[in-house]
Amino acid sequence: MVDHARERPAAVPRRHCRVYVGLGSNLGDRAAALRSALRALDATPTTRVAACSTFHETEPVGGPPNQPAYLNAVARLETDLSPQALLARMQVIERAHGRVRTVRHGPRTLDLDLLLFDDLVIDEPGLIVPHARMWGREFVLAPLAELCEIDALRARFAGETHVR
Ligand code: A4P
Ligand code: MG
Repeated sequence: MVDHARERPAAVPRRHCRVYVGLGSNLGDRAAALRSALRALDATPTTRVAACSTFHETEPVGGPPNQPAYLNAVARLETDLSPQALLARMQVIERAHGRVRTVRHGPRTLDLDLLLFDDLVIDEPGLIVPHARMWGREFVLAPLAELCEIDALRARFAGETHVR
């Protein structure tokens, strides 16, 4: 008889965590930046983009006056990375898309925010999850609601959908 339990590694890593990431752009070809960021997230080791909302055109909230409008979206990821490792990867992706940090809330080619990471609550220097400002922001909540609604419906009808 094979003892499967003995074949397992000693430390079982966190697997397939459900993560929501906010994407925003208000400089350059905004849709191309969001699509390219989704590809880069999907190419991240042990990570896949499971779903993405539609792209929402939104008025800038805060920041300097007369900024261009944003394109915002929220993606659902599955990952085996830690929250810290995923955020580090997100910041590499931002920089690869020409993100330069000058003015807070200033115009940007790409902003990636870690909104939710499973049911974790994190408050440490450089990482707050759930994202500190997400609950009051329509440009986050509207695309997030799209995904959650679809997730809830899919779970409700799991196994009951007949494909004809
Ligand atoms: N940080 C801490 N927690 C997180 C987290 N959960 N996800 C730290 C991402 N970053 C997190 O972020 C500043 C620092 O937050 C980082 O060093 C990171 O370690 P940043 O991206 O460098 O700077 P930022 O984006 O200019 O500032 P901030 O405060 O993150 O701004 P937000 O909250 O991202 O808001 N209006 C519209 N319509 N659409 C937008 O997308 N975005 C913003 C920026 C403002 N107005 C907007 C939009
Ligand atoms: Mg940000």
